[in-house]
Amino acid sequence: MSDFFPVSGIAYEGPKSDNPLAFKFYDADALVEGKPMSGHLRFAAAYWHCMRNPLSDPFGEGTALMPWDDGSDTLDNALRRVEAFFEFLEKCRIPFYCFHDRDISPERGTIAETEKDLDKVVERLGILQGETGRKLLWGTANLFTHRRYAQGAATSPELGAFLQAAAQVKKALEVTHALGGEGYTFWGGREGYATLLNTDQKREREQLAAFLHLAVDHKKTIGFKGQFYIEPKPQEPTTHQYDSDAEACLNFLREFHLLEHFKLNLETNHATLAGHTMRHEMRTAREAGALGSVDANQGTAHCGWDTDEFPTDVALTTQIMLELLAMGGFTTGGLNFDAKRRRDSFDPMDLFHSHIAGMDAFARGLQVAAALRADGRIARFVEARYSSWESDLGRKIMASAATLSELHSEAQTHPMPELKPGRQEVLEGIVNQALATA
Ligand code: XLS
Ligand code: NI
Ligand code: NI
Repeated sequence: MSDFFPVSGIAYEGPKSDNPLAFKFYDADALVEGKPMSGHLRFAAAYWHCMRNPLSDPFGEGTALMPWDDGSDTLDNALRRVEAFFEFLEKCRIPFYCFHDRDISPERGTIAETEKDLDKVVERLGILQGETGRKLLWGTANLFTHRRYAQGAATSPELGAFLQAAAQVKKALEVTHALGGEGYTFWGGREGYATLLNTDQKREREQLAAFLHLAVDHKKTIGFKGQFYIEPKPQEPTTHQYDSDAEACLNFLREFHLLEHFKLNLETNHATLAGHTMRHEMRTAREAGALGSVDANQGTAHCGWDTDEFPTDVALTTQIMLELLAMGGFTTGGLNFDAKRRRDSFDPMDLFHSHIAGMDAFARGLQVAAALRADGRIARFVEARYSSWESDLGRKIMASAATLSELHSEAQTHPMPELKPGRQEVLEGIVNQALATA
């Protein structure tokens, strides 16, 4: 094990600790609703943000200090990053990770040369997984950085770009499978348009569906049992991305007969860019049986781009955990910190500080969500709100067994509805009470 980070390991010290390198709420083995926190939360770190994000912005160069990285695209450098990453995962008690193919190993002149180096890095990842017990939550292919994808990958007007993307996904699926990955994510960053003036939207959506069917077929061919995810995002870098939000994704998957093969990987900052709350996106996916995994971050509400901040807002993490607990917890999914430190959090130890803050916020959100469920006032309120439907007539309507004529005559004798107040403020007060006392 390398020794790039001057800390031995992050421990739980409780809510009163003032040690910045300790968990205040995340107590991995502590039981919540009968299950350890670690099993509820299934934290993952993103290779791209931890190891490959220089912390640049559109106006300034990278600031991140990475003593293990010599800035070259050599295989040696790629392998050193793997050592540093696993040291970080182990010391920060993060059980899972996620990567894009190009995060872990650079592209070379030919597909064969690229894959040769990739295989060497994957071999090392596999060894370190075995030694440290860390696991791959999901893999993916980067189909958005290279110039050839400027007009899309699967949705490119150029067949050659589609081919390169297909080759990348084939290999990325195989290495994800080789590493025992529990899932594979498709985020279509370039699968949309800049302007409809130059775009055949119908054809592009069909190309995307064809691409995903190819991946589904290859998954079967190689016997990969992991879960496929689509990650919705409304725009950025495109003007409009075809899988813009949970509802658009579900519609796309249904239209092209893909729904049984995919779940959604929802990201908070994408939800807010789409004009929704994260809870709305999660509820929508959950009720369709398609809530798979979460890219955990948060945005700044008045800033219209994907700032990928670490999720530290406990009111937000409480909402996320309420939906996850209602679903019965993750199966293959987890909470992947698709989050980057701020540009002035450039110290290597800020990797720890940022993840600790996110992990504690989710642990606390889990406690508050469980307390709200045990309290039961909100659930009882919602149930009572719909009680008028618990009648013969209500059941008949919901079973599509009534006619409009029948309802027309029923309406003439049925008492006028007595509206009961929605009590939003009372319910918000109950949430605040749990936030303060749970
Ligand atoms: C970008 C996405 C990306 C995916 C993986 O906005 O969140 O990081 O999670 O390609
Ligand atoms: Ni993401
Ligand atoms: Ni994102």
